Amino acid sequence: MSKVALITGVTGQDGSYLSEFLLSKGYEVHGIIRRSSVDFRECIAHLEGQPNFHLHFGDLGDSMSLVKVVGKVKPTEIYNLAAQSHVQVSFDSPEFTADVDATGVLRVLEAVRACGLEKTCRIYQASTSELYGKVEEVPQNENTPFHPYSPYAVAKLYGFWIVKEYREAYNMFCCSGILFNHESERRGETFVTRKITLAAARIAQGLQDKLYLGNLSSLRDWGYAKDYVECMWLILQNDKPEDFVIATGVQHSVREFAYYAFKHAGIELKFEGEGMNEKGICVAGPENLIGKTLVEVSEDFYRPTDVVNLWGDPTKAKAKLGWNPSKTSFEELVKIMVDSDMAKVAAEGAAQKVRMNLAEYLEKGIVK
Ligand code: F7E
Repeated sequence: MSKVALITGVTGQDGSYLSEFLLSKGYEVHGIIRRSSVDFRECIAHLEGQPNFHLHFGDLGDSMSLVKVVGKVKPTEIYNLAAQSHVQVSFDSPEFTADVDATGVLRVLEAVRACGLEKTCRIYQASTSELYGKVEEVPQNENTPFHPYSPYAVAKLYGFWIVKEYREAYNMFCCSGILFNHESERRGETFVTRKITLAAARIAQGLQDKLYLGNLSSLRDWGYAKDYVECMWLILQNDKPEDFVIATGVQHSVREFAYYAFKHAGIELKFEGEGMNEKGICVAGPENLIGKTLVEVSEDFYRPTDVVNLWGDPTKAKAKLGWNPSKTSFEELVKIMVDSDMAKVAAEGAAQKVRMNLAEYLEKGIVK
């Protein structure tokens, strides 16, 4: 039987890597995209037009659209990756977050039942380490009690439990991957890792003066998104529907991430001071930056409640799925992201120079 995957959130970091992965395994891949006034399709632009890659309009907030797409595509696997995924934004838009991240999961499950596919279609739900929130145990595994600590995490907790409920009530093959933070060169620019790598690249190339961050002491278990999508697939190939923690088992602070990112961009930082007064000062690197404060703390990036000690234990995924959590180390991940942003910023800088030259030439009448 040919394998047909349907991915919600296909335009995002994980959706794009998963599409590439499934296409390489011979799947027919269908993605659901939302109609919005701005098109964000940069991550999948290279896949559009491939014969086994198809896009459909739909929305997790619109059951009818989901029923239509699921009924038409008849997927053998669904990966529900769509979400309002920014924790800080969930404090500003809690109702929208609940609708997409909680009720949206229910809509996907019900669409599968409405189309009579509950016995043939396996469902992966993108769950999150944010469920552990105000952590009750370190490191966290599949048996650690949940303590969600943001509107995002509370919504995702509903998603986790409704998947478990449908598995038991209707005998459906649906499971959650409890993914710890996973990053890449395709990560959204407002998540802390990408914000740092982009700023390090801009500062190194003289296009930005300073980077403002929130809680530098927050601890995360950061992995490479490209490695994690393989695990999403492995979870659906397992004999039994089960939930899995996906993490590297290694923990670092935001401060350490910033230190290594700047170092890779050719700037050595020394952190001085505490709390709101902490600063990252350049102690080695380009001469014009030495002695300058390049990182400062701003209250704007603090959250009403913050999750500060996430550290995953991937033992179960290693043992039962044969997944390797150490494929890409923390240092390699930082390097991949900084290298990519250094190149991106250099290209942007070059394009800006061309535009500036052109404006000058037009003004001077050199070109008309
Ligand atoms: O924050 C601290 C911030 O926004 C990480 C999502 O994919 O992973 C992600 O959620 C930490 C937090 O990711 C800034 O307070 C300091 O403690 O990169 P983040 P997140 O909140 O961990 C989980 C697994 C998900 O499921 C989510 O969908 O870094 N932090 N200064 C900052 N964070 C941001 N964004 N910006 C700062 O300036």
